[in-house]
Amino acid sequence: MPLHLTLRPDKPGNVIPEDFTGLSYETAQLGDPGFFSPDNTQLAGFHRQLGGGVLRIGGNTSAYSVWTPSDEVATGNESPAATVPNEAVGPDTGKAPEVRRPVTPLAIRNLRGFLDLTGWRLIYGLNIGGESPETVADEAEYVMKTMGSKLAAFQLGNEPDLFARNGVRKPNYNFAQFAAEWLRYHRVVRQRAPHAPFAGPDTARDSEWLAPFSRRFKKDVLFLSQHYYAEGPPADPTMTIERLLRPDPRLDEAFAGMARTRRDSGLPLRMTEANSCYQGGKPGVSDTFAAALWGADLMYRLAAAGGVGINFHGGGYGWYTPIAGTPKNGFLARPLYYGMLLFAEAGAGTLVETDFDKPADAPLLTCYGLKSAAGALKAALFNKDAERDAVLAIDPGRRAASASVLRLSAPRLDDTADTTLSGAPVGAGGAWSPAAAEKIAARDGTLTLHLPKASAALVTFG
Ligand code: BDP
Repeated sequence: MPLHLTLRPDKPGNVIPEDFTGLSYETAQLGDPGFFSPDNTQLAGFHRQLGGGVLRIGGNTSAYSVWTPSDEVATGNESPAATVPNEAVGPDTGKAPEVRRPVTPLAIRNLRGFLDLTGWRLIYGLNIGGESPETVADEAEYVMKTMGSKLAAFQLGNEPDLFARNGVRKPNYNFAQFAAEWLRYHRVVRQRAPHAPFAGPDTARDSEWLAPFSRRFKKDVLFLSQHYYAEGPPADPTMTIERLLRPDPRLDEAFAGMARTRRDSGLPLRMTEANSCYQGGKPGVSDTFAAALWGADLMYRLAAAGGVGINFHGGGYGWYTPIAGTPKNGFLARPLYYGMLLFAEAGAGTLVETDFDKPADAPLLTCYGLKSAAGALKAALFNKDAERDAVLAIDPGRRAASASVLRLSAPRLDDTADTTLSGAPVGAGGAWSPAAAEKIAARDGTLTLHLPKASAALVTFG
């Protein structure tokens, strides 16, 4: 028996902005100015393939990165501020790193060149964890001057709600202390760069910090930011693919907090750092096809809940990184990247309501309707169930003679190497040549779609 899905293009919901998608990298990555540089055309290609987006620089290592006003930095491991070209950086596993990395003006200029190649903008984390307000202001002034309108926002500190726990501040560090520091750093930066845009608080989880931060600083920030990791720690055996794909009550709580804060402050929220499992990810979970289904579904869930963007954290060969590699070795797309690519293919637009008669015992089946900016009607459909295929009878809610279907698939949920979108892999530099889209014809106004277990489909109605 097919399940009935009706799109309601007459009932528009939240908007998915052009720059919804994003990636997040450790600040330590800037210690190698050749990484985010216009010479790294390979990596830039992977970014461009995802459409417009935002690159966020931050993470744990932002508290251990040193603004170094000269481009001349000693090379070598012993130096406290060493540049190691081509080293794979991060993701950080949450411990204080052994070396502090320099951030030089060259790294910032190169980053600008990289962003120009990609068309992406930047969220730049400033180090309030370990630097004085004056040093932070020096850095901010240079970043601002170099980035111009490429800078979407500065953030002050990474996960300040964990500062006490991870030794960046004393154990009694609390929101009031953070707010006082935020104010001080913000003031000093604004003195030097009066138009500097800000976001925050970049907290780790739906803590008690988001609402008071938004009340206190709503005039000073363009948007709010918070992180989300679906699972962790990786050593815990209950952190599995199955759990990743199940609805996460913590996410619902985070969304409820986000909605409340938006109502109170008028400010939208971006998930500036997210991924499947903290402490660097979990092999057999974070690097599998399951992460592709999870990631794309999360993007839509977040948009449906009113979020304005997400930055998947990664770097180097981390288990959860969407793009793995180094300039020297080359880069490759991990399964999660394919989920982001599906989202990119659907594009920006306005979500539309859906009526879906899915059975109560099928929580792993999710559907999102979307009207693109150009007016095309689409549906993103996810069957995260490992066992059960689904058949959907779709009423697009307006006349459509046919539809084209792009499928996200892999041999198995735990597959790490053979994910495809529309039958095609992503190759060097993000190159992707999709096979001719599958077509389905309408009968009596309804389109019937088979959605095999452990797969997703993007349907465009014609
Ligand atoms: C977050 C940090 C990031 C880490 C990540 C992790 O901001 O730097 O890489 O956790 O633990 O808390 O994977």
